[in-house]
Amino acid sequence: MKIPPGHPRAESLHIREKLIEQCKKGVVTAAGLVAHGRGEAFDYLLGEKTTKPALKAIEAAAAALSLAEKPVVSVNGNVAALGAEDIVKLSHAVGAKIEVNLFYRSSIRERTIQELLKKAGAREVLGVGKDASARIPELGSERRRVDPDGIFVADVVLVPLEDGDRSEALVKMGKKVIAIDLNPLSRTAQKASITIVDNIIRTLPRLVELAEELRNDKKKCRMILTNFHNRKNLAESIRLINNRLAKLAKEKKCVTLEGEMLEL
Ligand code: PTJ
Repeated sequence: MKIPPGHPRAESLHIREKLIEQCKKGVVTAAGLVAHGRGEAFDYLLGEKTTKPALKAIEAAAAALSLAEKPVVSVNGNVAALGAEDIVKLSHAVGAKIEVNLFYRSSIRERTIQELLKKAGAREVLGVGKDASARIPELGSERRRVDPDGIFVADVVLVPLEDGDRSEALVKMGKKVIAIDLNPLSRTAQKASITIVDNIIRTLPRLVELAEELRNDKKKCRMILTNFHNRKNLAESIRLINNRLAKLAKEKKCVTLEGEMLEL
């Protein structure tokens, strides 16, 4: 579909097109398109920008990944479609392994995503086919199958955009879980050790930038983590949405994301 360049939602429509294209190629599932819609709705409430608490969490995530001994980035269909290049850059910056881990698992999807990541520059992609031979305890979904050299032994796992039960199980295994989720109320957001309430499109480049900046300053990384409190920070994101909506309602005005002022 040709999107008119002057369309007020052009950027958002381009992202949708990217996902639809990758859905046709088998990278993204139909459910992934639905998940994106849920994300978009929360992004609208946040004002489609990286908020202060999100920035704080990105900094904490960069610090945790830089200090980690065995960091792993978990990749699903949506993440591969929207952020393959940044995932590879991040893995290089912090020495993290990349592992494919899917809810709607099929060997063809695993391989298609592996190929996409390799095209984006990944040297190694874990978790594909028989390589996912280890199991996360107490987890029923296909996500339980993980690579014994990847997520299973990782100390820090980045899970951009997922559906909940695995984050909790990984935390129970003693791992630090970093989530990127636009919905601050989701199970993943609530159960993660560090929650970034932001769009992965905006988060990933910033995370790469900060990881490159922090990776050689272990002292600063430790200080950032000591001063970071996830529950407080998460509450701040929820409060921010609440205050924004309350302010708009009080002023009996609604500013659209394109800057148009509507009287209520
Ligand atoms: O590729 P698969 O098979 O592993 O499947 C992936 C999906 C996303 C379909 C699966 O994990 C799923 O069903 O996820 P949920 O339960 O819909 O959760 C996705 C979460 O991601 C929701 O809380 C959304 O708000 C959030 N989200 C969607 N798009 C973005 C996002 N968060 C950050 N950035 C986004 N672009």
